[in-house]
Amino acid sequence: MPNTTLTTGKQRGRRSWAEPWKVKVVEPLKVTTREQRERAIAEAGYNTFLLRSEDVYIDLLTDSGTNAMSDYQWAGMMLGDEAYAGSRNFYNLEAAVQKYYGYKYLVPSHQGRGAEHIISRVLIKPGDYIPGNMYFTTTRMHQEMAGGTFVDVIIDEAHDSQSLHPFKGNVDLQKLEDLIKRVGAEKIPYVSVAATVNMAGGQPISMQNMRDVRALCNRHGVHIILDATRAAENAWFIKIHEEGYAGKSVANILRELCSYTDGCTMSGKKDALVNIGGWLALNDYDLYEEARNLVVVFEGLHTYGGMAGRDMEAMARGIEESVQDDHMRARIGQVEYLGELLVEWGVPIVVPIGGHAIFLDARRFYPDMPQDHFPAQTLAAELYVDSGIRAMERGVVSAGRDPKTGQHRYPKLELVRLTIPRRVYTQAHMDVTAEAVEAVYQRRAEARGLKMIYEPKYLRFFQARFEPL
Ligand code: PLI
Repeated sequence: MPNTTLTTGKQRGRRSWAEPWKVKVVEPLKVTTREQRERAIAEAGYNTFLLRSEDVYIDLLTDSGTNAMSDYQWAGMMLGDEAYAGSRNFYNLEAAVQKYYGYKYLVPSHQGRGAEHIISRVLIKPGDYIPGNMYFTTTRMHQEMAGGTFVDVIIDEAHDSQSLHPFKGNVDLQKLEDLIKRVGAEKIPYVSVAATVNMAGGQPISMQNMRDVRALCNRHGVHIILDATRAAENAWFIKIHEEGYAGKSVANILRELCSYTDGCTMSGKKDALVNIGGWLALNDYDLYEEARNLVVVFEGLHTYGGMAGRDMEAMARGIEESVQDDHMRARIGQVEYLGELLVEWGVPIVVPIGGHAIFLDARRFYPDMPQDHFPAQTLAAELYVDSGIRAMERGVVSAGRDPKTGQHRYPKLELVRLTIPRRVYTQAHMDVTAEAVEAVYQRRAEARGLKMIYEPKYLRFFQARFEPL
């Protein structure tokens, strides 16, 4: 049995945190039996993306679009100006992005990948290289579809689930410089910098590293495009771990971080506390003009980009709430709470604990299972059957195939992500989750692995189907 004595902050030698909000509306959850769950996961082809949400008890598939909005945001929804052009909510959103992220020009998009599509088309030519601090699935897909090749230039520690480096999201400057020397700066339209780095375990980049990347890029005339999806969360880690930032607010740190970049893509569905929405922001007028022109082809007019007026208002207000220190302390504190329980109980997870999720190390759950038997996919299915908790594979299935060789890409990290939606679940849900994970860990010797029986061409992890071996 797990040792459940160490749950309060006081017992851990510090004061407890609590959420800076109280609950106003609740959504009932369905509790299912093990037999029902066995049937549901088989019908879903052992892919948690294909489960019906009503068959899920605690949904930790993603923190994307799963946020609970505040009464202030819901009140803003009623102020939606649904004009086709020039909605007042667009101008409110533009003002919020300018104020908190500091970029000059805003191009709204329906979500993050809409913005990634536009920037990839604007900046990438066939044959180009796009270095980045680890890939993200949709980001790399758009870079490749525009004819580019993604090159991983993150520090080696990021690929090691046990390295305790506090900024595992850092760019390896030597790797970046080597690439520039090898292919030439003219073949590198921009460096794609994510803050935090999702696939590395929600790991942050330091301000110093961002400054260094800026200096290197200035020397070679290369742009930097930030993936700002969880940059406010990154700002919190800088505040906690980087010298000189303890006394600064998340809002100030976020603005400084963005100031070293030329623009950003954003999935508002994460940091910005909404259920849908995103944007591309830029400082260069000519690039902005081209992006604004393209957005009308793919997303919608440049003053809504695929969002309703009410969505833009909710996001403008969500941005303001997302940079409050109290909010961030509770948000990351909850992730840390779950992670600390698992560490205490000896369950292998990625450390340090990241911003938006706990990542289970499936290689260490199943050390004898070959990666071709999809250990992380297996673990996510086992966890669902045990408890009704839905997690997500972040291993060989997510990595996909190399477009040149057609072979599986075998990432070093074979992970299952327990992603915590913002302001949705309580500490009791975290306790239930930790106990379920621990139970699956105890039964790890029984797991058999899976065989892929259907594989879609693009972003296969969303729709692939499997069978037990
Ligand atoms: O899901 P979108 O299209 O709004 O955003 C794409 C996207 C871009 N960058 C990063 C770092 C992401 O995490 C991201 C989406 N992430 C999802 C859906 C997730 O479950 O993590």
